[in-house]
Amino acid sequence: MSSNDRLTRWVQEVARHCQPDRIHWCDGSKKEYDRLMVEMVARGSAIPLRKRPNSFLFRSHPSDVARVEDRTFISTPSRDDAGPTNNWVAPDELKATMWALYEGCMRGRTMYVIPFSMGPLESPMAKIGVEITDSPYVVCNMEIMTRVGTRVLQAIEEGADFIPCLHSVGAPLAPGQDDVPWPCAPMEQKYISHFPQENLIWSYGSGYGGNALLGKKCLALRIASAMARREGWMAEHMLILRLVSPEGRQYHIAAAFPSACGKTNLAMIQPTIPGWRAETLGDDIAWMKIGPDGRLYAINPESGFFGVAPGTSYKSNPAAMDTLCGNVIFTNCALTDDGDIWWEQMTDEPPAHLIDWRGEDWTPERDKPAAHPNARFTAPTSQCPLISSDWEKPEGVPIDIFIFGGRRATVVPLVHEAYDWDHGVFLGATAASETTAANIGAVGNLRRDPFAMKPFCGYNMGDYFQHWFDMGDRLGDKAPRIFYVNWFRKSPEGRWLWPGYGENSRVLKWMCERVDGKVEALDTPIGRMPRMDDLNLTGLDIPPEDLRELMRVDVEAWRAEANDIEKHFAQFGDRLPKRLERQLRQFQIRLG
Ligand code: SAT
Ligand code: MN
Repeated sequence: MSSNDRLTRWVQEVARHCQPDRIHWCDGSKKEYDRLMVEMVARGSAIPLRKRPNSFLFRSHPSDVARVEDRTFISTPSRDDAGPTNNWVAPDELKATMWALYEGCMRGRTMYVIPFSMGPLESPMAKIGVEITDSPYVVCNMEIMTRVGTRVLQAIEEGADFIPCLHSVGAPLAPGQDDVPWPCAPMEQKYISHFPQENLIWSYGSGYGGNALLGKKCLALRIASAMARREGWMAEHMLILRLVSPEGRQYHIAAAFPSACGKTNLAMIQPTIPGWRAETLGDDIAWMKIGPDGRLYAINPESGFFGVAPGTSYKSNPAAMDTLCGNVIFTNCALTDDGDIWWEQMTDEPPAHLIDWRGEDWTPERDKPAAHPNARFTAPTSQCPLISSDWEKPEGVPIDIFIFGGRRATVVPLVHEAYDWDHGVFLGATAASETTAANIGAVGNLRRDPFAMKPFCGYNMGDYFQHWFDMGDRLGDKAPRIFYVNWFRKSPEGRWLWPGYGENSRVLKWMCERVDGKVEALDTPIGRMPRMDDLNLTGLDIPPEDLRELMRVDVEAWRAEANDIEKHFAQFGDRLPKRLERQLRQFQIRLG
């Protein structure tokens, strides 16, 4: 029991209402983790992997396989404060609905209390949360993804503030009722709710990823973005990467791409250009604050990777594969006959037989994937062979470059640079990407996903755009340079035009040279682009016509984009900053 009154009262109130059989305060120890895993193996919800030390496979309920944006709510007193890109229900109404669902929802289960820190505890930027959950799977994932334990509890007892995060899978057990491997509630009972005015998170009905590991998207992005605006810092959906030139000069890059668009791969890039190397600092979230020297400093608030498994291989991301050597939780991957995991593209040839993510026999003739497209690994950041020795530096690292992007088969070229900060905010605000399996819903539809924050912004996105302008004003000439990339452009026949992965270092190198003022660029209607000679393509075998297509600015297509951007902006009404309207007008003038 904690001596902090607020925490004690909250835990007692939740316990009285949710009626768990018992309460367990998590200490974050290895012993605790191991014991929970043993219990989950015994109950049939975890499968130990013979081939990977201390690693386990979980199979979710087939309906509970990704974030549920339709069931995610930003509950501010006024609808306008949540804005047009968020689902909204008034706080009183939402709380009444959910409180009714929470009644008795933990019967037959243990209620776990998880004190956790986002960011190293000694960092001035760290934030503390306490998650209450009835899912031991969530506890083990949180113990990898965040810093859990008694030290955090101590900090709370010494007066540190905390963000309460309440979670239930929403599947109470009647006396004597057998549990299922993956308990969860039906879709219409799922709620992922945020009350930014009071720094509160309530999640009900799902056990998967960002729906349930409340430190990640709920706290570190939705609640943190609202806090960041109030307090003058930034909480962004960005990887953090250090690039080191042959001369030893360091560049820090923060890059925002929507879920399942390659953040983990870029965070662990192994440059193919001789002499350049990279270090990983984070793969999903960056918290950034202006430092004493006026530059923008970033920390990674997480301590684990919750990465998309399919597509990860020794070819695409060797560092991720090495990170997965042991101590990993796999969710919805396929199981091999010798007790290891497999997923699409992990190897050139699929194994002859597998048990697929639904637990059914699978052979390569099956036309369904063996691993779910949103199958995930949860692995400790510290196991990444490319991890920077500075990844837990309390003050963070100074950011030189921002990158935005997404998946676009057409229109958007490999790289362009913003003319200035305001134009960069325009590029972020208009970012678009084809949808992926990270959310439940259609895959491959183009949608505007400003700053890759559409599903994660905890307040009105129009105000968020203004916050970016305000930060730029404060940073002045110390602001990071802003670029936009598209690694995913295809030929009219549907071939990838760019090899991606380690070869993306060629584009990053050009950005660094732009920062250092070493190379000129070509002004185009959409921004500044590399002169062909400045992009190091030595050793790449890309046909010249492919390169031309990759770099082509199709003015007609961009005029259509501009029309679409007008519609996109219109939804924000008078919350749209005038500076963005001006950017759009200038863009239209440049397009002629
Ligand atoms: O939100 S999750 O953590 O489930 C994954 C993602 O969408 O990036
Ligand atoms: Mn993400």
